Amino acid sequence: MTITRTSTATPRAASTAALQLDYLSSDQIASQPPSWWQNVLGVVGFEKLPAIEAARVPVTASMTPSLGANDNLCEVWRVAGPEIHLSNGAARQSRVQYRFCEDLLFGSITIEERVIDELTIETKGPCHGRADGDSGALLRATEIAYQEIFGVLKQTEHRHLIRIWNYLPEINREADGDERYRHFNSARRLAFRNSGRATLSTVPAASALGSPAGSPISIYFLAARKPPRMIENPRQTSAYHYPPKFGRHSPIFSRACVLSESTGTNLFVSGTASIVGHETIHQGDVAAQTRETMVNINALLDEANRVVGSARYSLDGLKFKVYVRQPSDLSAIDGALSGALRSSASIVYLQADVCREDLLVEIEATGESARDSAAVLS
Ligand code: 3EB
Repeated sequence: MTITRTSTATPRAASTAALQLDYLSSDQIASQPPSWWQNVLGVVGFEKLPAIEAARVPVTASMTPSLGANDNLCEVWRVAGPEIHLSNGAARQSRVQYRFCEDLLFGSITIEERVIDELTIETKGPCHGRADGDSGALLRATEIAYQEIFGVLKQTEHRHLIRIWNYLPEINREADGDERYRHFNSARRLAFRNSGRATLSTVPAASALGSPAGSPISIYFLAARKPPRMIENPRQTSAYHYPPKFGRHSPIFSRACVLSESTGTNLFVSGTASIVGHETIHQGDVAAQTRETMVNINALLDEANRVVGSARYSLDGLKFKVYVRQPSDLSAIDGALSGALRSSASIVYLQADVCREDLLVEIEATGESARDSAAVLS
């Protein structure tokens, strides 16, 4: 079906700041002038920490290896616009690095479970053990990370978490009788509750992926002073309403959210997979999973446009990050995406374990609004 609507959105005023996402190589980043750096909120490396001076801006890494020709690419978040003033922060007694302007904040935190373990052993004695399956350090590290993030948001008054990326080492490994992802869900939920935050409806868009054993837990996020609009997918059960068979405590995230403030307008699509209702479909068929994921992303675009009341967002305006469980599936996934996206589409492929054993691919996307006032939805 093709829908053509006239947008009611006002064109972005030239003086308005806008949040921008770019995927740049370390060489491209190294050749930027100082004026460019003034507007950078944060830089995320994929394989490893980018070799840039962390004193200027928060620098972190998801520890998810690049696939294909994406060597040494980085994800760069900038606020564009005249007279933007950014400040750095390092909260006392917090591991969170952050940088912010009036409307928006980017932050990151990494925590090694090993360190948490050592702290626990010091205070409780070694009798609590740390068998390989021990989930205590993961629970504690997750709780601390979220607690420290919420502390920064409170302190800087950017109270609304809009988008958060969670990378956990060995996300599918069993620990103490349950998958590590499920333990993470329990701790995340507890942290939201302990900070008095909602665990439904107004929760952030998110991704949660696995990184190799030995990586730290790495979490980064965007927050805003004013609340975004949350978007759910009519084809999917909201994740916070998943039935208990997917874990005692549901994951806490929205399927997407729209930020439309003086910062311009952005759409954040959470990690999206081949799930209809709450069930994984197309088990074992990576091409079909990829196509189903794109149907879900299209449904979210329609829903976002319905909520904002204009055809503001389109596939062409999105930048994609595709998480591939098995590197050998890359060409099948790329083939399926070439049927759904233009050849010029911005796609970064990364190797990561997805948080259900039967999901082979997960896709997230970020968009800026179409600039013109008569965008076409297809
Ligand atoms: C899903 O739809 C796939 O736990 O934060 C996607 C995005 C998924 C975010 C999270 C999990 C998360 O359930 C998994």
